[in-house]
Formats: sequence, structure tokens, C-alpha cells
Amino acid sequence: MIDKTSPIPIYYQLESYIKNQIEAGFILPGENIPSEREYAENYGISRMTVRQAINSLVNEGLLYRKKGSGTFVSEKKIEQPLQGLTSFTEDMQKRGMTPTSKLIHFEVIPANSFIANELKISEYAPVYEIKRIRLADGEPMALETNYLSANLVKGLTEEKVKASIYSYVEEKLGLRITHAEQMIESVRATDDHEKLLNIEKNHPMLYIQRNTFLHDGTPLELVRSVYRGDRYKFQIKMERN
Ligand code: 16G
Repeated sequence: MIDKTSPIPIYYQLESYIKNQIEAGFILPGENIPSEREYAENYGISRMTVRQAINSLVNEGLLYRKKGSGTFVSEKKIEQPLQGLTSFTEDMQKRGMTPTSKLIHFEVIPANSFIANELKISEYAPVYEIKRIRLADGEPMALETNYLSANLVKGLTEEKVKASIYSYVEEKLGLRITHAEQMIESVRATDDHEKLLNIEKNHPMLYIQRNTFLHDGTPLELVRSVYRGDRYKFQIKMERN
């Protein structure tokens, strides 16, 4: 596995070897990998070289360290396509995962000037402010805050948003959701995220703002979401024209 005569650096050979072991399922997510000492002894290489390989995999997010207990294999990231306009519920169901939501805030508030402008409604008009933790198979993935005009999306209740906002809007209200604009930025986890999403402070997160529209251009929602950076990656197909 390690070829000392190869021009490929040893740390890189070890890195590829560990990666293959993970991909092949020999070491599973949540399991710990052998210690630096074990790798060094088994392959007759220095601990510094082992550390270099492991550090690189930790930086890539494939492994994570837990103080005092070793280095573990991370959960596989969810690869989310960016080209289709889908809901969290649909995304998870398509993957065979069970979506659930933990509602932490539901209130009708007067729109401030920013929200009014985004939703193209007048300032102080009633909007729902909905904060949900989105879970996949019981694991918290994202924290989402939606703003929707209460005059447009009539009859939304706590029960309904615990299920799916998009299916209520489409199936019950008969509105046609057609397009959205989305912005993605990297941020660090705050105290709030730490508590609600069960992650460490300063953890890398993806902040997403989505403005969703109906077929006639009416803004449906403004959504601010924070997704776990260790569990998500976004994918898009591009064509050069
Ligand atoms: C997704 C959307 C969100 C939308 C929600 C509706 C992002 C990145 N994603 O999470 O805008 O409000 O789906 O989901 O913002 P639901 O129909 O399951 O309630």
C-alpha cells in the first residue's frame, strides 16, 4: 500500500489509502480510524507523515477529531443539486430519508422595510415569521427562517408548517411556485446554531438566502437558512455558451 520508492509523497499515498478504505466502507461514518502510532508502526513511516495525511483529510471534512477519543469518519455529505426548485421535504423524500421539522417560532409580525421590499408588500403589512429546524432521519441539518405575506398565504398554521410549506401553497392554495433566486455564503456557527443544530461553535456553515416567486412574479417567500457545512455540498451542471 505504501511504496517508498514511488515519486508520490508518502503522506499522499497514506491519504489516498485511508480515503479508499472509507469509500469502500471498511471504516464507516462514526467509527474511529487507527491511531497515528498504529499507522506509523504498521507502515514503517514517521508519525509526522501520518499526521500530515490525517490533517489533510480533516481539512477536507472526511475525518474529524474528538478531543481525548481519537479521529473519526464523518457522515457522508448530502449532495444537493442547485438547478431544480425543490422543497426540503421533497429533497429528503427523494433520497429515501424522512424529513421532519421542529418548529421553534411561528408568529405574524408587521413587515419591516427590508422584508416589505423583498416581498413587494407595504411596510407593516402582516407577514408570517417561521423558524424551523429541518431534520433528516432525525438529524438536524439546517435552521430556516421563512417570511411569507399573510395576505397571500392565507390560513398557514403551526401544524401546516411542521409538514411542508410548499405543498400547502401548491396543493391547498393552488398557487404556482415557478422560480427563485438564491445566494450562498459561508459563515461560522453562532451560539444559536450550536444549541439548535447540535454542532460546535465556529463550525463552518452555509448561509443561504432564497427569494421564491409565483408564476406571475409575485414574491412568495424570503428565506434565510443556515445549513451544516459538514453535511452539505451543492452541485450544479454548467454549460459554456
Ligand atoms: C427548502 C428551501 C426553502 C423553502 C423550503 C420549503 C432553501 C435553501 N430551501 O428548504 O426556501 O422554504 O424548502 O420546505 O431555502 P417545505 O415545503 O418542506 O416546508
